[in-house]
Amino acid sequence: MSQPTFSHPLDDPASDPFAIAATAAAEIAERTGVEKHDIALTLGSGWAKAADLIGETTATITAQDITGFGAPALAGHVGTLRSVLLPSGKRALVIGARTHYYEGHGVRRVVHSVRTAAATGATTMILTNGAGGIRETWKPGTPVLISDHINLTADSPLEGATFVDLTDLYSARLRDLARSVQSDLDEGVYCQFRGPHYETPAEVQMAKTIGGHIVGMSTALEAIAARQAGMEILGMSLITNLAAGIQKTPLSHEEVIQAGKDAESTISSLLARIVASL
Ligand code: 8IG
Repeated sequence: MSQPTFSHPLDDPASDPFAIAATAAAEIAERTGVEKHDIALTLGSGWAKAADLIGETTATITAQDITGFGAPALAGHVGTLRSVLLPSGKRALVIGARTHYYEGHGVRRVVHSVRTAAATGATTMILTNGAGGIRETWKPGTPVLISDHINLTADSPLEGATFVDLTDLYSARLRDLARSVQSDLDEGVYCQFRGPHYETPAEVQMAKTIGGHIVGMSTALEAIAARQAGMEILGMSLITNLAAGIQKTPLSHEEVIQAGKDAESTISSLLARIVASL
């Protein structure tokens, strides 16, 4: 009998996602000429400029050319992986290719970049995103540290009876370090919704009631996989809009993108200063 074929290696339930991440990491080492990376950064909406500010890019790879990485889902979402030499001499892997849960390809593909980053040797994972804010005092353009999360996707990157502790998932040490760069940085609890629709006002009220301050569609699942891989995690959200019902006007994707563009220089230089202090 012939075996079923899968168009993507991670889609085969019999495949080993960690072996695929190890293959991807070996390809990255070969293509970048960098044996081991120390830090990885996933740059979400609004954060892309940080890649140019943290150090000298020594190699840029099209993510799609690496095992397990798919094509970007959205025009404007850069599908590149960059190896950056930091002033400290450390090597950073900058991931500009994020697969979102709402793309519907399953959670293995969502966390492949994080697992690959861990396999390249990175022990620090910086996860950034654009998100909605529940606190009225957060104007669009405000960067916020993620202090904890509530995963509302009803899914997990962990398979089988894999029990991983998520206490201090978003490193208190790294949050303190970020505040040593900018002392007035706020922090909040990130609620990951499945998306791709934005929340209803009632869902935002639910998120607020259960202890959430930030609403987004990306980071919680990635953070869980990063913790499973033993990485220390810094999470940061750029508040590009107030969440539905908190802001009185309807949410527009264009406005969200524009708010990200307007804040990009400021928050990217903030992130670069944080990375320099690592
Ligand atoms: I940018 O208001 C951005 N991403 N879930 N809700 C959710 N994700 C977002 C939002 C938002 N804004």
